[in-house]
Amino acid sequence: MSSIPNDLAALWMPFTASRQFKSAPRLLAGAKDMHYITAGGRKVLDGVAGLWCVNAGHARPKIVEAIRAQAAELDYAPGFQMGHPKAFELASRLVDLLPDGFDQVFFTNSGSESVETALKIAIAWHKANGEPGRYRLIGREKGYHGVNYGGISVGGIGANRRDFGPLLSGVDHLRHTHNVPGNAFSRGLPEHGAELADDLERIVQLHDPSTIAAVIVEPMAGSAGVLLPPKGYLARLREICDRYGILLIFDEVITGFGRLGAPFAASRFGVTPDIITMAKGLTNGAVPMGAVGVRGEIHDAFMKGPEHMIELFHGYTYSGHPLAAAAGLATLETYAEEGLLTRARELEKTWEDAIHALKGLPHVIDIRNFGLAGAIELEPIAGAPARRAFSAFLKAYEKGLLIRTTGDIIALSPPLIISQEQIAQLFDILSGVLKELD
Ligand code: PXG
Repeated sequence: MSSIPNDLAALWMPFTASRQFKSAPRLLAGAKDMHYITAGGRKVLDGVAGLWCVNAGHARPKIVEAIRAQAAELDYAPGFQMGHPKAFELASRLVDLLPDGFDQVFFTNSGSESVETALKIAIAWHKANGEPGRYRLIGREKGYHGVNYGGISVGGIGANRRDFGPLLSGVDHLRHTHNVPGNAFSRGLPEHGAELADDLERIVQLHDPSTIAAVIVEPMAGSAGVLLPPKGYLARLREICDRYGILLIFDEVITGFGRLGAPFAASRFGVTPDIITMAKGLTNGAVPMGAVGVRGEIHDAFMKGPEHMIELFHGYTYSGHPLAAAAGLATLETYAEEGLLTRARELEKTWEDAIHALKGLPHVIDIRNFGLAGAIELEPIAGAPARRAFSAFLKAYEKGLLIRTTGDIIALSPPLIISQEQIAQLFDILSGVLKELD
């Protein structure tokens, strides 16, 4: 068991209320399957798969062993002009899981890097295809695409953008689809809002379609608080993109690897984009890794010019890192052996009934669910946005449950190995928390 540090001052923490944290630290020291163990030795049920990434549960033996063995066998191999077998093997296994027509995978180290990579490939593909004037990128309000400059430019969360200067030029945003008055307490996909996809028509007319490279959306917006696509919305976006020769990118960093009951949300929703970004569940969170899945014809357009020349001037020192590739292969094996990529579909009804049973508790203004993802939206305290949900987060942790909050929304996304009893336990703790909120 790790020791407890006596000085927390030097670490500038990511996305953290750090003064609050350092005044009352929450330190995790161990993890196994569905639980974390705190530095004080308390067991905490993991309601969010770490940060939406530990889909097979913690410290799974096959993954642990694969990383251990790989570190001893080949610790690092350059990925530029060199390779190692496991990166190729993992790319092949991912192609097997991706929708038909996707036959190329580019490795990165995070979701943010996957997004940058996808945006760059989209613009460069149009150029390779003889349309260098297509440079505009269209995101969506409330979208989260990581924290690098491309990602925050197409992203639509104000707090992530406002302090960082002028951002990328040539970006526009679709309207978001969040509609509590119209769709509150929907079970599964909301009925209202497919027509919001037509907002793309407005943007196309405003800028001229011949300037637009790609549209990027999360099939289900995770970070903004589990915002589900209205029925028919994604198919409509696909149609409009096809009409105007615009690439469609699905950011599946959260929805990939079984969260919605299928390997990718694209397969669950029956809408196939041109590029898919992923990370998180790719290695079960055990080693940082991201990837971008690309349709064959996009890749093939780059394969011209002299053969000794690099075709795509992009890549990372750690693209396809041996430890990550080994962890990824062991993760995919674990998912396959335990049927985890479709398990959320089997548990969906139990999960839906359990989360919607919270309706009627104090301050609850909406509940949403799909696959093994869910959200409980609370009425904000007047003049103190986010305080009520943050207080729910602190109370849940005290009672042995880890949840996520964004604004006044509680988000849930447990490891896909969760049992029926653990689902009951999770909502039992959470209903206790909600009853105690001011
Ligand atoms: N795209 C999407 C759709 C994401 O959800 C990223 C890109 C960026 O990934 P990296 O690996 O660079 O962080 C994400 C990340 C939360 C939460 O609680 C969500 C994310 C990360 C941390 C917290 O909502 N999503």
